[in-house]
Amino acid sequence: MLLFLSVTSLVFAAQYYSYTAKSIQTGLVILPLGDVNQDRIVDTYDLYRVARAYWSKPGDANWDPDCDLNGDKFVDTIDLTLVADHYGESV
Ligand SMILES: [Ca+2]
Ligand SMILES: [Ca+2]
Repeated sequence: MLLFLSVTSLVFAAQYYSYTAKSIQTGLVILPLGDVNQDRIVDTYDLYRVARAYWSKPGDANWDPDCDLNGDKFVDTIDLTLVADHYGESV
């Protein structure tokens, strides 16, 4: 059986299960949703980064695109809640 998945469908499927797929130079890795610093665990370091980027948008001094977890170009309570909801998860 030939199975073909596009990166988009893989990301969607991964997010459905509370994980996010990130493409890096060495390949595709699966990270827990909320793992801002991509060390495969959602912890205080991720909360700290989102807190530093809180209430920012592209162009602001504290903008950090990795902290915009829902991709709406704004770091706010939704992004902070995503980290809090997945706190302690790891892969
Ligand atoms: Ca992390
Ligand atoms: Ca956001």
